[in-house]
Amino acid sequence: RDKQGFTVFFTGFSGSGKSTIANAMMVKLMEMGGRPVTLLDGDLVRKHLSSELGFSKEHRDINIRRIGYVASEITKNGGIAICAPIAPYASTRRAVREDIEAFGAFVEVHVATTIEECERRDRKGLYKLAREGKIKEFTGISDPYDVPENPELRLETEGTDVDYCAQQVLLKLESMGLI
Ligand code: GGZ
Repeated sequence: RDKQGFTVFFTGFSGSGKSTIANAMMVKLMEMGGRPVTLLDGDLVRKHLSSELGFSKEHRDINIRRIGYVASEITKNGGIAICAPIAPYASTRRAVREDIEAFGAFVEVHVATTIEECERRDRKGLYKLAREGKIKEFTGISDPYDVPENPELRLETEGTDVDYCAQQVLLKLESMGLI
């Protein structure tokens, strides 16, 4: 019998490495063949599904619930969904987990790069703008982030390369009997 569908849900600060790790993992999963893999990256979802939304709690919640809905449909149909938004609110992550667990597994991965490290790297210059007050409600600077208490996996990214992180996720999926 075919294996069940599932969702891998990355959460962490802007610049924590969520997208990079999610992409590396997707490549490895596709190479393994089998079920179709769909990546719902934060940036692309914001562009194609949530272009009218901002970053208030209300709007972030709508954004995350949309991602959760698409992921639940993919999971229901036996596919693999990989999501990589910030998803700062624990209550919203829990709601999405419940939606998805009705159809398959939900694997929460906390990309635990510290805010200090994300700000130090500042790959897109957004932290500087947030410090200057030019971007309001910036997660970790002027807006909250609820640290996941019981994620299926926590990735400590500092001093570790992307492939190693992606490999840790695959090992977790294997140990859960999902791949
Ligand atoms: C956080 C913001 C903000 C604010 C713009 N706070 O590094 P990025 O640029 O590409 O990732 C961030 C992205 C966050 O969108 P998400 O959909 O993942 O957020 S949420 O899950 O909370 O809905 C960042 C950019 O958008 N960005 N303004 N104020 N990140």
